[in-house]
Amino acid sequence: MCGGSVISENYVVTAAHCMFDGPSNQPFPAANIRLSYVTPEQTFIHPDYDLVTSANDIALIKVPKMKGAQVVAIYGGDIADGTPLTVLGWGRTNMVVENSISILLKEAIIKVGQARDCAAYLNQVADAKYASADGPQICTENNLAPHADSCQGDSGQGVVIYVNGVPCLAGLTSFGSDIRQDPTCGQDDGFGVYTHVFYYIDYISKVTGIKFMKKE
Ligand code: 4AZ
Repeated sequence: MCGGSVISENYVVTAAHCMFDGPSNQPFPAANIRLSYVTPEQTFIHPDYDLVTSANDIALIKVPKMKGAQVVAIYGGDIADGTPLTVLGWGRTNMVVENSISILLKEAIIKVGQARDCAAYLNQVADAKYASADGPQICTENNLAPHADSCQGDSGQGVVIYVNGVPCLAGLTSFGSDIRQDPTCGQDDGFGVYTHVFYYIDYISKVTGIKFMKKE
């Protein structure tokens, strides 16, 4: 249904919308969330998550200590237009085929593009801060061959940026552009929206107690 990223021995970060039962719009109890190898103890949905606009689409899942788990670093640098991001997931491999979720973890390279429709769209649903690269959301352009994209089932999963060959967590898969066609994936004139994880670093630190190293 969704993916997530391990950010410490006790926490997984994912999208807030992954925490909700679609039909009832009620959050799942922690015990009903199934992760591959661990049973969640508690969930934290961002207090300003908006079910309608998908603003602040971030949640944390507390799990029993995953001793020695490999954790991903959180990317705190610039995310300029044109930056390639690698999106991962087990989501749909075909936009219109519901059961096309993948058995294999797949990845695609997508490019940041805050311009055009995405900025306009985010401004329309929220306010100007949503349409800048250091704001709460990152937009990606779909209009680049081969139109690889994330899709339904990839939500919450990490989008990484490679720094000297090391993958760092930049975003969380949130939604696609066209609300008339849900999901919208890889459409030529469309875009993808990702939660900008670093924007929420103080929130993450407060909830989890993780002390992040910040550059001076
Ligand atoms: C979804 O429905 C979804 N192409 C996630 C990401 C994208 C589209 C839909 C972006 O969860």
